[in-house]
Amino acid sequence: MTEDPFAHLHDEGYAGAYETPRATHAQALHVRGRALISLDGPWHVTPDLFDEGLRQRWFADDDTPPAQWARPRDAELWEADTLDLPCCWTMARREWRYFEGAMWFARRFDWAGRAPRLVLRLGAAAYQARVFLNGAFIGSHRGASTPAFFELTAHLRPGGNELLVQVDNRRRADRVPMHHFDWFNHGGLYREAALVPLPAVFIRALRVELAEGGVRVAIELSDPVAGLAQVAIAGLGEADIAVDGGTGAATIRATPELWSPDSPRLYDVTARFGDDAVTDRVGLRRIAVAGETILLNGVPIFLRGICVHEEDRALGKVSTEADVRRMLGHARELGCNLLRLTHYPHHERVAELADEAGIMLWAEIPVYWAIAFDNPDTLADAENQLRELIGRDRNRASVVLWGVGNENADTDARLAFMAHLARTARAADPHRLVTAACLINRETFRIEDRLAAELDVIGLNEYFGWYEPNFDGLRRLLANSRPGKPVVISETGADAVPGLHGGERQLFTEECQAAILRQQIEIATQAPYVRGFIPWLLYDYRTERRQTRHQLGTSRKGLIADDKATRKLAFHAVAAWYRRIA
Ligand code: GCB
Repeated sequence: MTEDPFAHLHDEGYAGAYETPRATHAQALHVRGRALISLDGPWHVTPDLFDEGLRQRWFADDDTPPAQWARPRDAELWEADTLDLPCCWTMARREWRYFEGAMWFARRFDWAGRAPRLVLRLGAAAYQARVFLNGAFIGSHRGASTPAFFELTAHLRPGGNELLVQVDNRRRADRVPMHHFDWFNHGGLYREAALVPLPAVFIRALRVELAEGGVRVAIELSDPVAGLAQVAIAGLGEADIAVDGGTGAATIRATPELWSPDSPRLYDVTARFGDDAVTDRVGLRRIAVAGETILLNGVPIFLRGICVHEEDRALGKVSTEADVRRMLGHARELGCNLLRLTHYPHHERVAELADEAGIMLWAEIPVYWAIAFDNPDTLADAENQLRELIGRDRNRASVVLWGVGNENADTDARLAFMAHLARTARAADPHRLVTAACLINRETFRIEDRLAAELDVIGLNEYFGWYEPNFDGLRRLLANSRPGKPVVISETGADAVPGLHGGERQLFTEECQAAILRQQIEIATQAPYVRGFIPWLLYDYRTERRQTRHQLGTSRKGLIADDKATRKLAFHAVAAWYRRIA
């Protein structure tokens, strides 16, 4: 029987073979201190709105030059134009701005077999990635903002290798976030891509934490072997770790100087096992809750925060070191001690630099609005994103809060889903607090959410003054509520077009935004249980839901315009108050 060249036209089950193996938190590995081989720079890119690449198996085509093809093809993956990674295709070409579909990224690399194992790390692929090496499907990954790891070893060829990554940013009801959200749906490989050469047995995870009488260091290896690992913390001491079944831990007896915003002390850590070595730079501190108070190193603190999206007018979601440093500088200028990194994991560089700068972080996953709470696949995706985030950042002292969701209606399905996430975060990492940005209970008009029982800190998003113009509601809400736990105002604000001036009740003017935030400060922070204030947000950002003449696809709730330079009146209003209470 001859092969039917048209069979693929009638096959709607074409994607099924490219879901598993799925790369998850279990494949994640510690990369700090490793010599990575960067794959940034030019990759060939081919848009694929109809999934022809999977239907027709483009990845299995050989790389015969087009002039020598015996049969026509529909793509030239290896001859297509290039984009420089990291990159959002939505920013790269005008005609791709609203492209929601699959994009094929192709790039060759040479491999001389210098290491026994080789892993591909994609810093972020929005939303689903499928990786192919030399024509073979390696695996897929879900989640737009956490790193994905694929072991390439078994399919490597000495000499030239052909790496293909299909990235699919289609919005779907069963994803995390689902298809409805208030930011721009970028697509791309928008954080660094690299090859990680590894020995046969390597250190997968390194965990450093404050413990009774010292600092506990735990390591996890790639394989369930036994042996002795060595760890050293500069200035504190060294220890051997007996490893059995691939894991082990030891406590270095010492009294470290504690990390805090006033004194962001970091320690250099090295760990070795066999032929492998990794490093980290860690701060050590305690964060806890007592009654309605948040304690940092035993001292009550008030969170002077600001929310921020990972979004840039020119780069989209690509974040450079200069961009992160500027953001931390603005947070400091505003008088903040905390940034809420909404609404998904930001680049790992943010937490590394916040560790150095002494800015605390609220880090979260995109369990945003009406997730498919009754879908077990959606829960698995959300839990995996949470575990990937925790695995990536759990040595960062700056991260003090894990956020498990934002503005989710208090239904039974949501309660089960998010309680599971809160317990997962707590079990995976007892050194941070668990929170979520909750809504007001409209029936009782209280800060009351069944999920609160699972949280250390209750986040409250409220927009009195803006979506609900009358501030009496806020007074009533606060007087009515007895949450019994610390509450932080996790969002509040108003839109203002930079440079638009007018009266304090003239919507979209800088005066109106500043007046609303001043009122919020005056009223919201009177309640004794309000232990933090995190306005929405630092910079204006792109979001297609906002289309008035004042917005044109941009949320104007930034205290700074989207040029990341122009401070609005509200910036100065918040800064003045933060200075007073610092
Ligand atoms: C919210 C959401 C945030 C929105 C903001 C707004 O409550 O959490 O993502 O963008 O309101 O601008 O209305």
